[in-house]
Amino acid sequence: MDAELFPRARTEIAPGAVHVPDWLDAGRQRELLEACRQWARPPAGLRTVRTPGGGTMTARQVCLGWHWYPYAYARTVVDGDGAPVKPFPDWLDELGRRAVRDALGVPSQSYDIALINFYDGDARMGMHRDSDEKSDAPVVSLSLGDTCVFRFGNAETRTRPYTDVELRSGDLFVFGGRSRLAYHGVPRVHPGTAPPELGLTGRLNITLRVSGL
Ligand SMILES: O=C(O)CCC(=O)C(=O)O
Repeated sequence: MDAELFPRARTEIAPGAVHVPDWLDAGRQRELLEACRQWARPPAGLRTVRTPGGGTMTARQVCLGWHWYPYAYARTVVDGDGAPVKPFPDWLDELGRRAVRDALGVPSQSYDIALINFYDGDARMGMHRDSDEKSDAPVVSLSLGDTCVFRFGNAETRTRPYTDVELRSGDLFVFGGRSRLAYHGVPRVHPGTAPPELGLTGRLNITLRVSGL
């Protein structure tokens, strides 16, 4: 009940991993959603990611700056329509660097990769590490729409110990330093929990990374 009566607090989930609730105001969320809708259009738009083992990821994805595919980066959608990846805008880099300053209190390098993940229906994301980059700059994660359970674990195993964090629309999560290579995933999204005024059915996650490429 306290969480509903009082503003949710900034929380350090693990060393270098910080959750900042309500970081994006309603206007900024609407702007980001509109940008995501544009990025999701073809060419180089939203796609289903296929893993080398023959599986598919249930969250669909579009990339900016560098195209991520399991488990590397390219400048074109090598596992899709072959189009050049959409550019990474300067304003998104500024947002990413401001996120790191606000969450960790340190300056950051320039961001050049965005992964936009769209969760609808029963979509989720298994435990994984962001380890295809050549940079150890913090990862920035922004949430829009439905609330999810974000599982943040450790750098050694996909299993416990981990902490389940509720990420709501507008929340920021940053992980760097000793937590940069921690396993994390999204075991559950709660359908119908997006703020009605946002106008999104489902959940969008915008993950910003520094490629070092
Ligand atoms: O959707 C999320 O909050 C997590 C996304 C993620 O882990 C990733 O894109 O690597």
